[in-house]
Amino acid sequence: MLDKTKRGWHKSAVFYQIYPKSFQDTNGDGVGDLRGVISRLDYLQQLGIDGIWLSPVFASPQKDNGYDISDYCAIDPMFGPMEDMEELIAQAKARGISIIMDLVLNHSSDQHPWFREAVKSKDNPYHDYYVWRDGEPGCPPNDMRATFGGSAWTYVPHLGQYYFHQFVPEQPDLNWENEDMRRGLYGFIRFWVEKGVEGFRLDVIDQIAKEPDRRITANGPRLHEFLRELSREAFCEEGIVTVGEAWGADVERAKLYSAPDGSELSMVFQFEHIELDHEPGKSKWEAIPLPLPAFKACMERWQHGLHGKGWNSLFMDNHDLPRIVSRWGDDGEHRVRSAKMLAIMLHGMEGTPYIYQGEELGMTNVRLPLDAYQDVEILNLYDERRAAGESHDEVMERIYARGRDNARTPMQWTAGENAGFTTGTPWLPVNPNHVQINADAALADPDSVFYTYQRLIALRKEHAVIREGSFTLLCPEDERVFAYTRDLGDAHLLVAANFTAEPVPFARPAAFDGAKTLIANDGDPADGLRPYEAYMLYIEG
Ligand code: TEU
Ligand code: CA
Repeated sequence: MLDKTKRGWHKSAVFYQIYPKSFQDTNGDGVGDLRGVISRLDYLQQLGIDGIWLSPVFASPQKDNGYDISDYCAIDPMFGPMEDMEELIAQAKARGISIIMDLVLNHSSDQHPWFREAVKSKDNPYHDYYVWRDGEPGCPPNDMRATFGGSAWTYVPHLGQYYFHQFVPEQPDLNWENEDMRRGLYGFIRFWVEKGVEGFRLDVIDQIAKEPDRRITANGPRLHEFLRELSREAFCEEGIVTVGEAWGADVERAKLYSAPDGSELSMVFQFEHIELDHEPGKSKWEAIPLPLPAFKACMERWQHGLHGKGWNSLFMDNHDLPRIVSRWGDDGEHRVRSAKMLAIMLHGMEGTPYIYQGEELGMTNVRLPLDAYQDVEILNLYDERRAAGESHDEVMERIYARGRDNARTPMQWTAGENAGFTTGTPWLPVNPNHVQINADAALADPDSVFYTYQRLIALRKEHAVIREGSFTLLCPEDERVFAYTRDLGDAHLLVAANFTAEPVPFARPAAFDGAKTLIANDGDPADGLRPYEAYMLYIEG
């Protein structure tokens, strides 16, 4: 078990993200709950993870599935009482699993008491906790757009003012220039630390230091000053792990976020690699096949850039992203092989791996009828694209490929009704393929994707070279193979992965003749790589 009182334990850890709404329902209301998470802790322990990133369970009107918080110190009744949260923290800890809560500090819900006060009058003490500009109806301060569509400004007639929101209008942005507001947030964080929470994921943390008049949202001038204060005031204990979601981070900025002295955050969660498979300069809805050389160059840049100078997360899936096996693998004939290939490719690198619920089963994207979708981003996209003249079928294809609800269909536990997720009606339909793809089947099959993840987690603990070795990219121009070596003293690791459904040539470096196979998805390596083949070889000397 890791010593979690010491700074830096996250560098040996593997995390698992739970989207509680979709994980396990225990009371038949069709919505996952904390008792459901507790009931699955043995499964997570069997997988071997060290911590759970729990997507928001705070009180919320659920306009954005909990990323709109109306009380930072309360559990939403939908997920259960506070006692269930306390029990989850304790039961997880007893299994060596830390709970990492998901804090949304960039914005609150419009139903948060702060905002309800703030809208009352301009001289209300909470007014300045949010970002306001004077204006006339129909004439917002500028043309900035909100992430999920529409203007970033919403008018409040009785104030004659607009408030700023980077996401939906029910998610007003907090004003980090206001020190009382900041101190208020630190108080909420301390509440959870005292309850035994051992870390925090910080939602869109690169967007807190905004200057809307200069159209600045990400990486504002005061960002790192704010992060240092946050770290000093709220994350005082050495062992508290913090992971900052930062779409706007490049390698240089990430060195600040994750400086080894711990002055800001433990690690950064950035998306440069994720954004390579859409048309350059366009949105994620304009998908293109993953350009493998660009992907490899990106991973190499981060592996080199942060080695000894910062710390990165390793991930391909989360609750905002389509399922990786459907995205970069093959969710048909080669589903199991390609899911394992992607896992082996990623888990050989330096960083802290995050597994998103169901990724360890090779869960896939889904195609639902329009009226079954729940995500506000999908619903707004549909309206915008239809209004702009796209056909129903065209927009649906985008949603099938990229919609966030792909990640949010219920966890597939069994082949039975509703995949064992609920006895009621699930809030979002279960993927019909749960009949084949489910945890019961995976646990019963020694060749399942589950056991590949289990083994990869164990290998990271066994081999320092996986945690700390230097990184060398092989064959950078190859459009089908991703191969690299890791070196630490006498220990050498080779990872090779074929991203295609065809056999491809691959010349294994001679230094790995006689190496031991740590893990492979297609038996012992031969010459070249078979379709979606991947392996990890280890040799000393
Ligand atoms: O996501 C940040 C974010 O910018 C996303 O909206 C992202 O651009 C989008 O999902 C890609 O399609 C975080 C949370 O992870 C997300 O679930 C929230 O909706 C968002 O912040 C607002 O809190
Ligand atoms: Ca429930």
